[in-house]
Amino acid sequence: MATNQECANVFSQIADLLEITGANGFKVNAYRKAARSCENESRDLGQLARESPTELRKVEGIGESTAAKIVELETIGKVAELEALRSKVPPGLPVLLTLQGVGPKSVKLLWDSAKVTNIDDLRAAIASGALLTVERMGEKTIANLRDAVAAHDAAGAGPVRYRLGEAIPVAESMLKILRAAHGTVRVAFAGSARRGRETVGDLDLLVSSEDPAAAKAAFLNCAGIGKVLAQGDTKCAVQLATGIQVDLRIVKDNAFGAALMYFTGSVDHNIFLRERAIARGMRLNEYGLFRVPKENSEGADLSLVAAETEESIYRALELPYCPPELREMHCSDLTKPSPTLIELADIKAELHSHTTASDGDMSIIELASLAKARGFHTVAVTDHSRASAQANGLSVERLLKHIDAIREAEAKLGGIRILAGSEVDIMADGRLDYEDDVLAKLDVVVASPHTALKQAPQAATDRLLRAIRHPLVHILGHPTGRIIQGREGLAPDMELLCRTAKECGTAMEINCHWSRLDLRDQHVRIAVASGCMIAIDCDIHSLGDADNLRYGIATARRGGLTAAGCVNTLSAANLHEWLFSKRSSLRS
Ligand code: DGT
Ligand code: CA
Ligand code: CA
Ligand code: ZN
Repeated sequence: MATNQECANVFSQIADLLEITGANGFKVNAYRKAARSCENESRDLGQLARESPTELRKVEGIGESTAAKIVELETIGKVAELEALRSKVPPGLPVLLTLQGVGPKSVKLLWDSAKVTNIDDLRAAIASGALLTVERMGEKTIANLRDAVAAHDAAGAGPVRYRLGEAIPVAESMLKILRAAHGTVRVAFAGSARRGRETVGDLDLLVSSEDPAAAKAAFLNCAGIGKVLAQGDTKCAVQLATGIQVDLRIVKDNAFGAALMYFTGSVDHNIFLRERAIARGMRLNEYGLFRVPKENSEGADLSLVAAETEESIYRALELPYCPPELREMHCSDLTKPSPTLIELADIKAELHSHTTASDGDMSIIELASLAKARGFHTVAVTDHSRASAQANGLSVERLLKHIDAIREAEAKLGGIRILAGSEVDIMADGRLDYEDDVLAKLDVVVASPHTALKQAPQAATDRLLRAIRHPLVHILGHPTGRIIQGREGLAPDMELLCRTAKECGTAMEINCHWSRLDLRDQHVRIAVASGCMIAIDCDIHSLGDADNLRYGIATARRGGLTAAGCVNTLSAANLHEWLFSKRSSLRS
């Protein structure tokens, strides 16, 4: 079964390849639009393709030919046009698109004008100076290409990893099929995905069933399977056409907890548990926790101590339950109870979002209705500031009008506080993109770095400290500006930043988009230790972005965050008081 993200990937790959091969822009744009529609669609497109293909065509941005391709992907696991386009370009060429800052236009230029067909060609062309003779290719562009190739080489040709937001929807759609199979009792995903790591090497699914053959058949019949790697009675593995590998274990329900614990890992956590079991005269494996008979007499059986739930096994090992996100090596003292980690349901406000005024897809009313439907008491509209010209950032005049529009929308919609805010750019030297008198008119200010993201660590620290200390700034947005598998971003002194944030009452953001997760898990741990406040925000641009909250929550939990440490969990009164207090401290 194709996920919406997979459909989107197919269309954006088609668009890229069309652009590289010089197809007309109209066609390219149609595929880009289709890709965005797939990402934003809340219904399951794969299921629509199976059940009512005519409904597919009614999806905004999906036409007759794109609908047919979704059906193709769903039924045979690949799309002929994509395969045909791939065969038109040298096989090493699309890899260039994975380089930071390299889009289809540059790839086309490199191919047409410098005969570059893969990364090795590019490396050689940079080294020999051949690129300097290419028109529209300045020294700065070439220097950027050199950095991008170096970053690619540094990442190594290691095993591919998938970002959490690309992997989890795949896991869930397969679990849905397993859940529906005859005899299924419990299903879960395990492995690094359950631990909430920002990338996963493969997916690990678990099912307990009274009819293992049916579970196996359901799994192997999933659409989108490229290759079956193993098909035993309790253990199957497949590689999907999209490349990701999925392992499945089929177990008895009375051992589900032991299997879940084992396959959730991490390996380090498993080793710790196993050694603890041995020290207590027990054995722990994927089938359960067993007591070893005292006299290890011939033929004496191991007796089962616990296996049905993870909780029962931790208890038998005299350990408090450990949430999956903390089952990593660094999470030191497992004999102490874990803090009660923040949960999705604790979030009551979204404080970072965009509308059509800058680069969002929704009107103020649409955005606020979405937040209201989620049960939030507050949503902040924080469109981009003027320096973000590519994102249609607001001039001061436009911002002032926007504030009025926000007030009107709030009065019209009712039932939710709509705050007037801005995501204001932090310039390279730490100045903000609007003057203080403009910022003072806003209810909430998110300050974020968007440019100069290759700054040296000391400069980045100074820059961000200046923003944190600014009395009108509430939240430091995506503090490092990193993109997972895309760009490193800033490397400031995070401890100093968090300590200062604590002193100034400024919150550090966890940006929930799965390509950002910024702050990342380690940074959250630093922030929690420093006691500064944390904001967990979806940076909503489109309808689907609100669903990324779970990835931000996973990251927060990996950092040990409790609900009390997060501003988005505050009651409306307390949240508004904090926002307002920054301004009153300025006046006093
Ligand atoms: P990944 O897939 O690289 O993102 O990371 P994981 O943690 O999902 O690793 P994976 O898929 O190789 O294995 C899933 C879990 O199974 C792992 O977290 C712990 C358990 N496991 C796998 N191999 C071993 C092992 O050799 N020893 C122990 N104790 N546990 C293992
Ligand atoms: Ca895995
Ligand atoms: Ca695995
Ligand atoms: Zn934003």
